[in-house]
Amino acid sequence: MLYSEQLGLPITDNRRWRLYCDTYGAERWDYIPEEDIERIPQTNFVKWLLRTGDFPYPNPKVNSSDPGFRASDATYNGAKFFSMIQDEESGIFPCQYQGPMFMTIGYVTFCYITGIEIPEHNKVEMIRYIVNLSHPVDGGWGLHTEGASTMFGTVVNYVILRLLGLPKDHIVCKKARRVLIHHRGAISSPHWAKIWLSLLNLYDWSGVNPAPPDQWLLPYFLTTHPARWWVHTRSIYLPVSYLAGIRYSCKLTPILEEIRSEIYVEPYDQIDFTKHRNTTCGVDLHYPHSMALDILNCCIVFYEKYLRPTWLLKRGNKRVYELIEKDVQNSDNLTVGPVSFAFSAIVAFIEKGRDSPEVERFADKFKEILFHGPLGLTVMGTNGAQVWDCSLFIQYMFMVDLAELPEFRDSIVKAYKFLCRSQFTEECVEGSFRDKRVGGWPFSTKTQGFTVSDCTAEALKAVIMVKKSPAFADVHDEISTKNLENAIDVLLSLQNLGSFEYGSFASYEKIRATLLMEKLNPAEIFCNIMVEYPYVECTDSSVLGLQYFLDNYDYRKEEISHSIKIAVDYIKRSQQKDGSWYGSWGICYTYAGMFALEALYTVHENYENSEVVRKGCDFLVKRQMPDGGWGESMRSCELHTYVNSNKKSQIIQTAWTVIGLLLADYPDKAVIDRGIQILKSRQTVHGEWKYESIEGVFNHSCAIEYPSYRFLFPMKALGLYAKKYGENAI
Ligand code: LAN
Repeated sequence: MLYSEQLGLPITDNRRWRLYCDTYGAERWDYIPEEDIERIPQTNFVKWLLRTGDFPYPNPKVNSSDPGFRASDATYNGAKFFSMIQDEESGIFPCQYQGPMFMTIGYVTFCYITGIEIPEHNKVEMIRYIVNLSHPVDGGWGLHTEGASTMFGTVVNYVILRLLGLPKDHIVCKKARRVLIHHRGAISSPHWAKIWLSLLNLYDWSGVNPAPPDQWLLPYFLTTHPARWWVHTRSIYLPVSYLAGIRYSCKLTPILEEIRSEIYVEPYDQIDFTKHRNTTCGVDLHYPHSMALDILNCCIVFYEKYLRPTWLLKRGNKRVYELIEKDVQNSDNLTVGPVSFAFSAIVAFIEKGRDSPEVERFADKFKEILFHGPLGLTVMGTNGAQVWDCSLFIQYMFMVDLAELPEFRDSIVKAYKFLCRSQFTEECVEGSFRDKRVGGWPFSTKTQGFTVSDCTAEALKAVIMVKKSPAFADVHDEISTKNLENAIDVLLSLQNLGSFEYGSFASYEKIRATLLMEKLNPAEIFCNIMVEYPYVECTDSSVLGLQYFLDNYDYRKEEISHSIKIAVDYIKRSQQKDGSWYGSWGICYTYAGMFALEALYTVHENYENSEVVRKGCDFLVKRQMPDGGWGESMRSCELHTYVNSNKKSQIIQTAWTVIGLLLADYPDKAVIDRGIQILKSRQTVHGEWKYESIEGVFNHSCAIEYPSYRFLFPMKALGLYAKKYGENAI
C-alpha cells in the first residue's frame, strides 16, 4: 500500500487520465470529465502505467514455465511486451522520466508568483507524489527519489506541500520539519534552494552567492565567459543572474509568513542572512567550494554593493533577457531543461506581465514536462527521452533479428518515422552562442532543440539500419542520404581536439573552456557542471554511429576513419588501471563498461586480440554476484569506486554486463549463462520486467530513471546471446 493511501490522502480517478503525444513527441496529460471515460479510450501505455484494467497483455510465444523456454523466447516475449506500450500516434515510448526531486519546485513557484491557478487534479497528484517519495525512515526528501534525505530535497518539497495546501500539522509536514530543524533549518540550504526560497520571499538575497548578469557583457574570448559553460549551467544561471541582479522576491502573503516560521530554527527576523551565503548542510555538500570561488564571491559581493552603477546592471539584464528570448525561440520555450525553463518563465513574467502571450506560452508548456504515474504527478528531468529510446529500440530489434518479423514491422516503422521527423532542419537564431545543429538529433524532441552527440550517433545508426533493410523499402525515402551526411557533419564537428581530451566527445557541444572552471562550481550538490567534459559513453556511441555510416556510405570517408581512430584511442586512454570505465550517465561501471566494449567490438577488438578488452571483461567478471547476476549501487557514482547493490543483483546491470561480455567474445560461457538465467527468471510470463532500481545518473550525485532500459537491455542481452550460442543457448 502506498504511503499516501495509508494516510488517507485524496487521489484522482485514474480512469480519467489520458496521455496525448503529438507527432513531434510532446507528451501532455489531460484529466477528462467523467462522462468521457467510455468515449475516449485510454492508450495501452496509460492502462499499463496506471493499472486501470484491460491492458492487452500479449500472449507469450513460449511460456516461461515451460521446460523448453529459451533465451530467444524471452527476447521475443520482451519485445512483444515493449511494443505494446509504444504510443500508436507518435511512435514514441512515453515514460515518466523521474528521479530528481528538485524539478517540481519550479512549476509551483512559477504558478505561485504569477498567480496562475494549478488545477485541482494536478495539486492532488503532486501532493501524492511527494508524500509517496518521502523517506520511509525520517520523512525528509533526498536530492533524488532513492537518496537519503538532504536539505535541498526536504526544504523545496516541504515548501511545495505547504503551498499546495497540506496543513502544517499534517504528519508528513511534521516529520519533514523535524528533518529541517535537525539540519539547522533552511539557512543551510544549498545554493539552488536558496534561490528558490528567495524568489518566494522565504529567504533573503543577501544570503545567496552572487551571479551577476554583467558577466554576459564581457567579451567571449575570456575563458570564463558564461557562454562557454555547459549548456545546462549557462541556461540556468542566465535567468538566475537576472533574478539575483534585481533581487526579485514575490509579495509576502500569510501562507509565506507561516512557512517562514516553520523552516528555520530561529525567528525569521532575527536571521542575519549575509552570514549564510556559504552555510550548507553537510549531507548536501557533495562538492564544497574551492577557496578561489569563495574569494571571487567576496569580490563580487563587494562590487555589486559598492561599485556597480545601476545603468550597468540594467544593461546586463537587458542583454540577459535578449538571450533568454533567443533560448526560447530555439527551444520552443522549453530551454534545455526544466530548471532553466522555470527560471526563464519567471523572468518573462517580470518583463512582460501576467497576461502577456509570453507568460501564457510558458504556462502552457509546463504541461509538456509534467508527467503522471502510479505514485502521482511530477515535473520530469527533461521533456522525455523520446529520440533516445526510439533509437535504441530500433537498433536492438535489428541486432536480435526481430525487426523484420511482420508482427514488429509496424512498431519499427513508427519509431523510425519519429526519428526521421526529429532530426534538426533549422539552425538556431544568430547570436545565441549555439553551434550548427542541422543534421543533429536531440535526446527528447526536435522542438526542445539541443543536439546531443551520442543521441545523434545512435539515431543515425538506427535510421541507417532501417534504410538498409529490404524489408522496409517502402519507407526508405522518409529520410535522404543528404540528411545522414548532415548528421555526420554535426558529429564530426563535435569531436574534441584539445590535447587532454583529444578524440573524445562531450554531451551537447565541444568543450569550450578549461576544465579548471570547475573550481568555480557554485552549486555544492553536483559535480562537473561548469563546462563540457569528455564522456566515454558519448565517445563510444559516436564510434558506433560513425563506423556504421562508414560501412554503408561514401561520404568524408577519410575524416570519419580518422575520427574513429582517435575516438578509440581516447576510449582506451580513459580506461582505469583496474580495467574499468567510470559511467557518467548510467549506474555506473557496468554501464560504461558495456558501451566501451561495444565500441571496441565495432572496431574488431575482442577478448582474444585486445589487452584493453581483456582487462575490461575481467574487471566485470570479478564483480559477478553469488546469484549469478550483477548489481551496482548509486554509491558507485558518488564514491568513484564499484559498489554492489544491496543483497541481490539487478536486471539492468546484469544485462549491461552480459552485453559487454558477449560482444567482447568472452570465452567462458558459464559466466554468461548465469547472467542469462537471471534475466530469464526475472521476466514475467507476459514478457515484462518489473522495476527494480534506478538506472541512470547525472553530475555524479543525482539518480534518474530510464523506464525503457529494463526492456531494451535485457532484450538485447538475451537476443545477442541466443544468436551467438544458437543450439547451445539456454
Ligand atoms: C541527460 C539525459 C540523457 C543523457 C544521455 C543521452 C544518456 C547521455 O549519454 C548524455 C547526456 C544526457 C543528454 C543528459 C544530460 C544531463 C541531463 C539533461 C540528463 C541526465 C537528464 C537530466 C539532466 C539535467 C542536467 C538535469 C538538470 C540538473 C542540473 C544539474 C543542471
